[in-house]
Amino acid sequence: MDVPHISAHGAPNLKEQFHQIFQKYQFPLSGVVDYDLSLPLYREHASRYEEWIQNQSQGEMNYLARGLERRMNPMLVFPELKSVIVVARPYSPHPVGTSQIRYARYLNGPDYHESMKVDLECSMLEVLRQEWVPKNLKYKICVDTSAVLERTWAALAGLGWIGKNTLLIHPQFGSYLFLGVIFTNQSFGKPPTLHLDYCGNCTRCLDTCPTGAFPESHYLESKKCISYLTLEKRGPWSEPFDSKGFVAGCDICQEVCPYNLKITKSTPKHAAADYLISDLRYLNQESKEQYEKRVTGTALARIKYDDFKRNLKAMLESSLDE
Ligand code: B12
Ligand code: SF4
Ligand code: SF4
Repeated sequence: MDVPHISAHGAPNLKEQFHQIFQKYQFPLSGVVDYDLSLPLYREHASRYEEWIQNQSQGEMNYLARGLERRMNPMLVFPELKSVIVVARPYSPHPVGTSQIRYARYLNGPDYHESMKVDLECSMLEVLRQEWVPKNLKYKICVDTSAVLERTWAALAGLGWIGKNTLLIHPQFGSYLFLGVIFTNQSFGKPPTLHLDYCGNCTRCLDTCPTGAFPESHYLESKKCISYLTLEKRGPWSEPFDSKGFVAGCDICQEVCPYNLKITKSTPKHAAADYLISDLRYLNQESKEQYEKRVTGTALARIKYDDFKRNLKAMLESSLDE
């Protein structure tokens, strides 16, 4: 339920005002929500996070356990917090690589951590120039790396619903989205706007996950997830698994989602970035130096050379088995 709102600062239809600015910077989805009005719902989300950490579902991503207190209390991240602006940017929904060697789609393009931050900074400079925005507006931009529950804020700001695969989904844009969150020191009088959950009886994502990483809907056990195992886990794996061709990340629980199938059909194809090489002969003999040169400045740099070789070897072994 999103009723037009006139803020204390005289901004009619605030959502539309923000939306127009963010749209210019390639963020077609945006929303704003007040922190204090979100508290009861926010606590429900945060307690799910706490339980997830208690169950050690984060695996070796120790920063997630270290950031528990800051996620439980966002004022520790931004002490003047009054409202939260959330934006989303779609990335290409088309597969990357070959049928044998696959890269997650989000890697196909500039490193989103950097590109989103720059574009959010530019958007906020434009927001600051608006006469309906208080001149003492202060903000903090968070894209992926801060102790912030991004999907929670996206859901509370009405950008979509959280699917059974734990991803934020929009009925038209699907879930191939990057999220960005901006904490601000101004209240805009916006209560949470919850999107309808359109998962219904569907369980495709849960049924298709090749490693059984969803013990139940809306809960992901990282230690079993190919995305975690190929991107985040350092060193040898405790047991072998079939990565279904993925050498970096995994998109399977998104590929099967009807909301993404729809968007993939209607989006023009996008060539793979040069650094996402799928020539197996080259990759097999690539040196550390060559690998580092190839991935520097890209989101793939998250994977160290030895771990990329580990991923490649596992991919080859499982394709030989098949
Ligand atoms: C750690 C992490 C991972 C981990 C764990 C993923 C996970 N599902 O928890 C791993 C490495 C496995 C991973 C994988 C991927 N990730 Co990731 N990841 C993150 C990160 C840094 C933190 C997520 C986190 O805190 N997880 C812990 C769980 C408990 O929290 P949560 O998933 O946010 O869920 C909360 C809410 O959704 C809510 N909730 C969920 N269900 C329900 C149901 C009800 C009823 C209620 C009330 C609440 C609720 O409760 C939770 C706690 O608050 C975020 C960035 C960020 N700072 O948020 C990116 C992020 C979630 N990842 C992202 C992406 C793109 C991916 C991949 C697609 C990459 C890839 N292709 O390989 C996969 C997707 C796998 C999947 N099915 O989730 C995007 C997701 C965008 C979207 N549309 O949702 C994010 C937001 C980064 C970004 N800025 O765009 N990721
Ligand atoms: S990303 Fe892949 S392994 Fe992880 S939950 Fe989704 S389908 Fe399963
Ligand atoms: S595949 Fe089905 S259950 Fe899973 S997120 Fe998409 S709509 Fe929801």
